Amino acid sequence: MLTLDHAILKTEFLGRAAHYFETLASTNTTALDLAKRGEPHGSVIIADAQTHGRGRLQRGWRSPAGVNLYMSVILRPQVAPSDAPMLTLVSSIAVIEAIGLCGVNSRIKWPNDALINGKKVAGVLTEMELKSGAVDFIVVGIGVNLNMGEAEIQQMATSGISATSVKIEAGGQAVDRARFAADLINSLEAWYLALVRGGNTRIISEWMDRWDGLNRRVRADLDGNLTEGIAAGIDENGYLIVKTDGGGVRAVVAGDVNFID
Ligand code: BT5
Repeated sequence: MLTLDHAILKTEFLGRAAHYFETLASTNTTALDLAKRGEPHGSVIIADAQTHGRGRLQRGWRSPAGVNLYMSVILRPQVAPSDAPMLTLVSSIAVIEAIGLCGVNSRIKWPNDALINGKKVAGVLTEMELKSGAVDFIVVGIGVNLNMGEAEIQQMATSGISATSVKIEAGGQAVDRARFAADLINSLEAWYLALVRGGNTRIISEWMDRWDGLNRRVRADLDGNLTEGIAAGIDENGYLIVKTDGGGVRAVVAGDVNFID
């Protein structure tokens, strides 16, 4: 079973309480349940396999046993609900940093993907619960393809999923999952603290440094409402700014954005 390497963990609060499972339907679902029952800020839920790993917009996340990282963290930040997307940005920066420690360079695709040469290696699913209009808690779920082999990647390709793993991109060098999980949590806490202490501006510029979408032509699908234009950055809330062909500017909150150049 995958656990955190506590010799590497150097956090104040993140991962200090951790719950490990062989198999869960979804670490996010379990984290939401635990958080509703009062689980504290910083708790981490890790599963070795997921039977119903979840993506955004009712999509699935392939979660075979024993090879990857499936982790959710419970955060209770004192932020406005409109600032919740900042947690996704923070998490993406941490994912890119942790993959970098494996000697592999990856880039962010707004809002939640980590890509290597256009292939998806990780995804983030951020879910929020409100209480009286304020954030009660936020669950950040992170899936990273660490040691998935060519056969599993090929199988995804036959379903039209363009994916890769850190191991494949590192020339076959296996990733120590317990170490990776601790590295990621260290990084996530550091960037989380940078957000709550320093505000959105620094996070946005760090995120933009790791983003591969600037000035690219995109098509944003907002519940079937299509907008095309040039990706110009993200605003102070973490929304994607698209300069539309008609000369307008749209801020995209959620949904799917694809490159069309
Ligand atoms: C995401 O959604 O990328 C968020 C994925 C979050 C997964 C983690 S695992 C721990 C935690 N517990 C959960 O239940 N979820 C979180 P989205 O942007 O909607 O992308 C989903 C799409 O990615 C799918 O429709 C597939 O096309 C593709 N996909 C599925 N599994 C994949 C995998 N293992 N690697 C790469 N791409 C995958």
